Amino acid sequence: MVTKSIQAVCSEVLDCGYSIIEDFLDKKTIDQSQKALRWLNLGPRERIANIKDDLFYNISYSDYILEVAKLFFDEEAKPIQSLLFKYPTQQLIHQDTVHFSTYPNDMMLACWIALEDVCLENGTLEYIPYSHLLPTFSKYDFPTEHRDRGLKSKDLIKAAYCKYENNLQRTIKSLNLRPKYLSCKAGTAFIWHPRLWHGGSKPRNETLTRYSYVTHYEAAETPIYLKHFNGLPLLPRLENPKDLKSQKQLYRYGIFSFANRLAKILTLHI
Ligand SMILES: O=C(O)CCC(=O)C(=O)O
Repeated sequence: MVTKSIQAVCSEVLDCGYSIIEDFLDKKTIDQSQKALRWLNLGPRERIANIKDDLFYNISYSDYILEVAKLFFDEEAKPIQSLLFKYPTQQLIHQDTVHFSTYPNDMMLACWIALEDVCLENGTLEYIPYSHLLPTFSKYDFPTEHRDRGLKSKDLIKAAYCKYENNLQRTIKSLNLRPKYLSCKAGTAFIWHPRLWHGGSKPRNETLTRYSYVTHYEAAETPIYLKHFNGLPLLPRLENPKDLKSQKQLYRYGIFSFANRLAKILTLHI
């Protein structure tokens, strides 16, 4: 049973960049998810996006996490994407703002859940406490070489992303930043700030599984979304994320709702 209050989780995310919630999942849910994963034909670094299964929907739509996200955004939150992994991701350190850049800032949140015990052997989450306080590396805040230059081909987008990852690695070395590694029990949840530097550590034993499930949440009312590494250089791309389960778009793009959101954004920044 979760003992940490929603307010405490939200404060930790704001203060340290993350919050660890032990015993977030009950044993039955852990057992069922492990059973489901055992049968899935997923290799290392492969994932299933937006799995259509009530077991996983129930995790993504947990009232507790939705309440944390609501408090963090100060408005309704919706899950808009989920990723299920059987093996460690080995994803290099990044900030989620590079994938989900929102304007106003920080209108997304992520929740990762260990579906089996996780340690350095099978690859942990790695993260740098307080790194969300550093200037963001997201497209519109970071120097021009990371800016979207109308990249067209997938190879160019991949190269730009690679450069971004390398720059973070260089910065970690130069500033002597110290990542932490989250060894934890199955059922532990880790919620992080959109600007927290994080990734998946290289497992000591590459043959081991590491079952995990991530859900990304976005504020359901305000944001205008900006996307990285594609689109036109000057024009932010408007995105309309969809509710994970219903696949209904979060916003209406009628002229009135657009003007309404724009006005809200402008008043936030005056
Ligand atoms: O699960 C992991 O190892 C990393 C997850 C991650 O970096 C992400 O979902 O953004």
